[in-house]
Amino acid sequence: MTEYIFAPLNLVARAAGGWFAFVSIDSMPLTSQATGKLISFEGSEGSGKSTQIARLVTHLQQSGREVVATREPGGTELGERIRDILLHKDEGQGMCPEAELLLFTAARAQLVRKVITPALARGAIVVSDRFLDSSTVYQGAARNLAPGPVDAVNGFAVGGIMPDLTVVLDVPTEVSLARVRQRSAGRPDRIEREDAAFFQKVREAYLQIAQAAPRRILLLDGTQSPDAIEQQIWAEVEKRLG
Ligand code: Z5A
Repeated sequence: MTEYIFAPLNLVARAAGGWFAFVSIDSMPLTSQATGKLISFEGSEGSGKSTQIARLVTHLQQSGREVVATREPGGTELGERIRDILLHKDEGQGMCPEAELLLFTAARAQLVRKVITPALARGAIVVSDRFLDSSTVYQGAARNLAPGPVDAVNGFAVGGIMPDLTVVLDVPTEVSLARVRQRSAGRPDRIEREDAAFFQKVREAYLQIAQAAPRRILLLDGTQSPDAIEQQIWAEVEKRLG
């Protein structure tokens, strides 16, 4: 017998044989049981997520809503410590892809339970700079981990919480790398040091997941002007918030 927990939102079901995850991302309802909404932003680095999140947060606040902006990895004390290991600390050098996946998802599990779920229960709009799609794309597609285990660990970490809307900002890899080079003064972090082929896989994987989940994912051309992108995001969010 299969038992659904937090139905209809959860991705993890308990079956006779134990725990397993099934991630049918596009089949998630657009409205969650809680009164709040979760909006995630995804894309290659330098795709403009932070820029657009700041603008969306302003729109949402001006419309009188409670907004919780957060980021991955991070957003909790534990998550920020994990972020440091993943991106900056010497201990992170030579990390195997499996450990990398588990660290990103550990930070996610904590964020979901300590920040996102309580905020959604209060009716807030949570805007997250990256969420589970980043693991699908970076650890799955770019690090070549098998999709089954990545989906299973992701499903376990989010415990049924899925974005109501995901904005993917698509930019060609050379644009992404040029923007990051122009911006960063210091030493690039561990993932920024990957080569162009890695970031090309990231881009292609985002395009694939956007195609596979068109109801949840709003795919936008990130090379447009910041103002044009902002308008398209706000139009979609307003429509979905009703
Ligand atoms: N990662 C992972 O592997 N697995 C996971 O599960 C998770 C994450 C959750 C986190 O890095 C790293 O962790 C990330 C994926 C991995 N590594 N990579 N690559 P992060 O949080 O430090 O950084 P990021 O998420 O990659 O984003 P970013 O580098 O901070 O960039 P952004 O937020 O997308 O872009 P931005 O800061 O808004 O803009 C970048 C520059 O472009 C800036 O100078 C802007 O002024 C400019 N910009 C922005 N929009 C435009 C437009 N429209 N036109 C022209 N210029 C623009």
